[in-house]
Order: sequence, then structure tokens, then C-alpha cells
Amino acid sequence: VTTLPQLSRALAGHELELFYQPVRGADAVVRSVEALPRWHHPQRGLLEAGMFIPAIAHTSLATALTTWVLRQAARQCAEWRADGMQVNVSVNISARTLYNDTLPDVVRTVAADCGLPPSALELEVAEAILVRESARAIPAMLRLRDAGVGLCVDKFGAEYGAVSVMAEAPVQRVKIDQRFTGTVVEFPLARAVVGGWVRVAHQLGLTVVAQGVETSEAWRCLIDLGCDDMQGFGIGRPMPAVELTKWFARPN
Ligand code: G
Ligand code: G
Ligand code: MN
Repeated sequence: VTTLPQLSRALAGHELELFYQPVRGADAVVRSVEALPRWHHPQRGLLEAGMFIPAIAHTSLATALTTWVLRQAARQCAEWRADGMQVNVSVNISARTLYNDTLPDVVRTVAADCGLPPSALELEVAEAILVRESARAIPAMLRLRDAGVGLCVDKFGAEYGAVSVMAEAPVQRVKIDQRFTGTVVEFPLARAVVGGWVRVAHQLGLTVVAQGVETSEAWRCLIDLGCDDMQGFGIGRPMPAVELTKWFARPN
């Protein structure tokens, strides 16, 4: 279990590091990467976000962590762009952070400080938040859209698969959860479901990212279903920035 004082110290010290996972188009071009915090815990070793984020999601540390993640991610994004890699960076946010009135200003400031347009940064909001709390979530997302920041629906289909969310949320992209993308090769029904979501998303002008792509069979199948971009261990794992820089440079 994570204690808040421990994580608070990790944030202040240098125990947190951002890993980045590439999101690659069907055309093999990488247009975005997802920033994922990792904690080099002094006793427990390298911890993934899932092992400590839930403990802070409902505390004021959630926004402090997101601010740190945004700063790091924006700085790295600017560096990659200066080196000719035209990528955007996505950051996951909790409901609490989404509802923070200062978030639009924080994102704008962070982008400006790094010489980036706000659209170089994308915030990922879980579909579940949009289903359960749309009356609160959508106005908050509209304020972020007005600030010029990119927005996407994350973990689509992990629980609901509510196409109304695609129509109502002010987003440019939808990320389909691995719960479905992981089963498309085996199950015709999963293919039918994902194919339907892709058609709805495209009709609404949204780009579709398939997450959790682990095998070349899944990759092929998701391309055939019309998914625009692929993310998963089969493309590239979350990795430190220096490793991703090398990964960008490798021959395809
Ligand atoms: O990195 P990992 O696979 O452990 O991520 C687990 C979960 O934590 C995912 O659902 C992801 O969306 C979420 N997550 C990752 N990074 C962040 C973050 O910086 N803030 C928030 N709120 N959630 C995050
Ligand atoms: O959508 P969400 O923010 O929950 O996804 C982020 C997390 O999903 C990442 O932190 C990463 O660790 C995990 N992830 C990314 N690709 C894969 C994959 O191909 N398989 C599995 N099992 N997990 C993945
Ligand atoms: Mn995500």
C-alpha cells in the first residue's frame, strides 16, 4: 500500500519518472505518445501507475501529480519536436483533476512555457467518468477545448461502450480499451462491436485508437476494422524518454 506522505516525497524528490508509449498509425507514422508515470520506489522497485495512482485519485495530490506530469511531458514533447519528431503527448487525468477550475490555465501555461501550441497536449478522460458524471464532465471538457488542448475518451468499452459519449463529449479521439481489442482475433462478436464503434466514431469525425495491441494478428484485424492508430506492447511498451528517442530512430 502507498501512503500519501511517501508519494508526496517522491513527487518532491526524484523518484518519479515519466515513461512514454508510442501510438502508431496504420501508415506506421507515430503522431502521439502517452505519458505514464513510474515510481522508482526505494524499497519496492519500479511501480507502474496502476500501483499508486488509485491511492491518490481522490486527494489533492492527483492534481499536483498531473501538473508535474504535464510539465515533464510538455518539455519532452518540445524536445522531440525540436529534433524533428512531430508528436503530441497525451496525459491521463482523474475526475477530480478534470473538475479543477484551474486546469485550463495550467495546461495553457505549461504549453506556452515550452513554446508548444496547447493542441500538442492531449488529456485522456475515461469513458466511465463521461457516462456517470456527464453533467459535470462535459462543461469541464468544453473549457479545456476552449483553451485549445486536445481531448480524448480513454478506456472506451472497458465498462460501457456508450456511443452517446462519442457524440456528446467534445473530443477528437476515442481510445478503445484492450478488453475488446484483445479479443477481436478470437471472437467474431468482438469484431462486430469494434467495427460498429469505429463506424460511429468516423461518422462523428473522430479518430480511433486501438489500445492493448499485443500481436500482429490483432494489429491486422484492427486495421481491417478501420482503427486509425495502434497502441500496445506489440507496437512498443511504455519506456523512458531516451529509449523512445532511439525507438523513433530505428528502421521500421
Ligand atoms: O501505467 P499503468 O498501466 O499502470 O496505468 C494504469 C492506469 O492508471 C491506467 O488506467 C491509466 O489510465 C492510469 N494512469 C496512468 N497515468 C496516470 C496519471 O498520470 N494520472 C491519472 N489520473 N491516471 C493515470
Ligand atoms: O487506457 P489506459 O490509460 O488505462 O492505458 C494505459 C496503460 O495500459 C499503460 O500504462 C500500459 O501499462 C497498459 N498497456 C499498454 N499497452 C498494453 C498492452 O498491449 N497490454 C496490456 N496488458 N497493457 C497495456
Ligand atoms: Mn490512457
